[in-house]
Amino acid sequence: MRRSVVALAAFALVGLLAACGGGDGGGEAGLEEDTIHIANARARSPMRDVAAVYFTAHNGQEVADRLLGVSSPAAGRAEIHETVEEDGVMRMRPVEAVPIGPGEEVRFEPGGYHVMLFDLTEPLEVDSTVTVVLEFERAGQIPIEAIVEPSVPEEEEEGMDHMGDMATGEGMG
Ligand SMILES: [Cu+2]
Repeated sequence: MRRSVVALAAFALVGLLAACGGGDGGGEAGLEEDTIHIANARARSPMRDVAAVYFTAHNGQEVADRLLGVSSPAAGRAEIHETVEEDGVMRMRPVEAVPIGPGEEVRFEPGGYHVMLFDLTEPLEVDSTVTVVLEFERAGQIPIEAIVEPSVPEEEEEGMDHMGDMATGEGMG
């Protein structure tokens, strides 16, 4: 998979435009204080069998927790990734766990932590949802429904170093 990881580095950077709307994954459960709350879950799949999933996790527990694993019925394999900058080059790498302190919020977003789905059983359709199961050390398994967003054109690829400057109107001249 090393090849894919390199190829995917580009799209992990694009699209800082956070989706409005969406809301949380929607579910029957009301807001229980004593767990992890997931909001704004969304996915992008610029390649037919790979997707990145982003969300915000809020720890409503009075103790620290850790995201230890991820899985999805829609994917053969899922990993927790982070994006790091090395010598001006952005790359992603798997991480074993993501800590989240009591009352803290951790954003999984382009350029940072994200969940990666590999070997999708079928291509994701925009506006549909994909199920991802987050496994926390204390809160246990939390299934989320990520809304599939259009993926951003990969023309950004050339300018790998312009993090944070993803305005759509650039590129004149
Ligand atoms: Cu990744």
